[in-house]
Amino acid sequence: MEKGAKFYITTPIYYVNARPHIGHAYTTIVCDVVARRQRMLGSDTFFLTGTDEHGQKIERSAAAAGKSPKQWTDAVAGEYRALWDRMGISYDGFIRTTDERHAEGVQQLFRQIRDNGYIYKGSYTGQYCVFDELYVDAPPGAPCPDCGRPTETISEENYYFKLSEFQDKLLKLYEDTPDFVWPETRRNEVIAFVRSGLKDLSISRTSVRWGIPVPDDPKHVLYVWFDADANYITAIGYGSDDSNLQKRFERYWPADVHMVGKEIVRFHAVYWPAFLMAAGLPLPKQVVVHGWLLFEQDKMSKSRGNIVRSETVLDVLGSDALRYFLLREVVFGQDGSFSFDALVQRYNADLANDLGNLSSRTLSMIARYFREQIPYPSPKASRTSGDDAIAELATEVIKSTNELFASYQFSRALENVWSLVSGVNKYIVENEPWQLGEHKDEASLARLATVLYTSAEALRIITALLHPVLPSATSRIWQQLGLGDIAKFPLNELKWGQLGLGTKLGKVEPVFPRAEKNAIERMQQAELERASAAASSAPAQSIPAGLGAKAGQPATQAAAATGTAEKSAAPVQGATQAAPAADGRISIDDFAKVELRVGQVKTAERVKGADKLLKLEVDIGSEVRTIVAGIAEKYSPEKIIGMKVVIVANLQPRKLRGIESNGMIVAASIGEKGLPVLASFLEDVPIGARLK
Ligand code: ME8
Repeated sequence: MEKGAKFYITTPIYYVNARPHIGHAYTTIVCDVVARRQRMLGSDTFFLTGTDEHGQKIERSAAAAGKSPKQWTDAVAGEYRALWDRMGISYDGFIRTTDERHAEGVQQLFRQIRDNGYIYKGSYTGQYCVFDELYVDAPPGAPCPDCGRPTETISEENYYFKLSEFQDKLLKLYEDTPDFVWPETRRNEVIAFVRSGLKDLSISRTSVRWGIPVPDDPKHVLYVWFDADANYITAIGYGSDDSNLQKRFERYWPADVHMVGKEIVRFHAVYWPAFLMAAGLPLPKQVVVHGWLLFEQDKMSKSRGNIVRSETVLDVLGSDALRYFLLREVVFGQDGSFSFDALVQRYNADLANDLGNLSSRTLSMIARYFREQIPYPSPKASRTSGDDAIAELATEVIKSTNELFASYQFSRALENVWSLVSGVNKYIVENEPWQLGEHKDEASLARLATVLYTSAEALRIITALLHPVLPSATSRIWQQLGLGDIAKFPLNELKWGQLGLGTKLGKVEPVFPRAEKNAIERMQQAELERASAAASSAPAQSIPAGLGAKAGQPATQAAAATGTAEKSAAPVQGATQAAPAADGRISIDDFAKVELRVGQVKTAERVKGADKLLKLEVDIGSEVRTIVAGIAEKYSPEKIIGMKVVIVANLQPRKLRGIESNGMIVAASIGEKGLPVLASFLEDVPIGARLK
């Protein structure tokens, strides 16, 4: 990389329909790692993140919470920012699409494209998915092909973008710049999508008010994705009159990396470059697409209700632990699972044990035997091949780690650094410096100096390589090595033998205390309490059934049992606890408390001595529930096995004929006898899906 080069990296801007979870933290952390590494390599780096605050989805979330869109978006955007600050995310810009400057830039982009002849007026009658803010080419009643939710039919006048004119230009882009979309599987997917034919795209809405007005025609607001994608240029000064900002735009655009999750690749690799081509602006260099973080086998998402919040991990293990786990455990680009067990295991094994021990024993022995100064390695005569092997391994690891980081192979990069961590730990055990330190003869001391110098130099190299991933712990180790501010260290100059002889150590302290025995339970409990608080106050969010159920408690029961729901309710979730109205109607808040889920009946048997009852085992995605249902008069066990049913998942358990029933099956009650008819779906639905 040329010296002093610029590097501009972006995260998606996150919707503020609900609070952040570790899926959002994942993309943000990965970008932070890349940005920190680039700064250490000497690049003039700009790292952008922010929030996506317009559109129908946000409008509805705010209304459901009884807030104005402005109140709602201010609160949730504030939460995102506070969380990134708490996690030490080193962003240089935080854009909100409700910023005045952004609106001006978006309007400028619209004008530029319109003036170039790529926008015309028309009308759209068809389907729209509010959840994905996506126009769907399908007949009325069809579900969204992306998320499976029902689409809504809309009919309105629109401005259209001539996307169809960009099909060949986009295909040429993917051809000429093969790594424009990374990884290759996503590139192939994008190419197939574009080859299948591009239709013109509606880029304005008249039935939505919460958005940026179309220039010269304010009864239209701009389509939320047009508005959102433009953040990448407006945030660095596009469309601004301010000359400093204009310079910033010229300096940093085009972006080097737009990092996104796989579900939004089309908006970044097809629509966005087409908008830019139409405006005559340079294209980003690369769209890097990662997979999904799964929790309990399903995509972690607010709508599925199976989320884990970053705060839960930060409170118990700290931010470095979360960063390390996500980068080490998930193969970047693919889906990966999150679990508290795996997190604690990785933390204890890799950080507390391997790296923590290497650091504390090396530094404390130097403090003890060499008056807190890096010792001078002894003359050649007393060197062993083991000393040289560590130096060679470190040199190799520097090279390969840099290559692996540069090609987004974070997990392998860390594995690679750990080969050096293990190598040095083994070297220390074999050389027994603690024995050498006890013999006071000159030869032993000379040997001790070499062993501890070698260990400390390897530790320095490991620390420098790991800094982007573990910024907090490595800063402390670096200071303990007596080396000052690690962020200023030029990573491209890293090589064996730079550790200054005689360097005075800083105060030696352990950096990774072992996780407490109850760490997993504490995190599970914290999630349960947060979820209960959210369930009792935020209609826009779902109840993490998996977590509640795992602990043997449905979420509403957990709220009552823990008694913390009111106390820990976050400020953004200010929906009032509406009492039923005089006409008996309930508020949306009350309805949101009922957790309806799709389940599949796995086993069924009649309950002895009860003609109406069946005992069922029902798979609801996150677990299998025992439910006793009064449906035996209509449904035989043979008939019901395999059926998909709707269950109320958060009812308090109840004993029926001595069997504990955990949930209730939803059915209509027909005729005088009240025979049950089970609720079902016209389309196939995934197990565990939530009904709202
Ligand atoms: O799509 N695993 O916002 P969003 C991995 N506003 N990453 C995840 C994740 C998971 N389970 N859940 C979320 C939007 N993410 C638009 C973007 S950009 C111009 C507009 C991360 O709040 C991942 O980066 O739904 C994903 O693409 C993004 O959050 C979606 O965030």
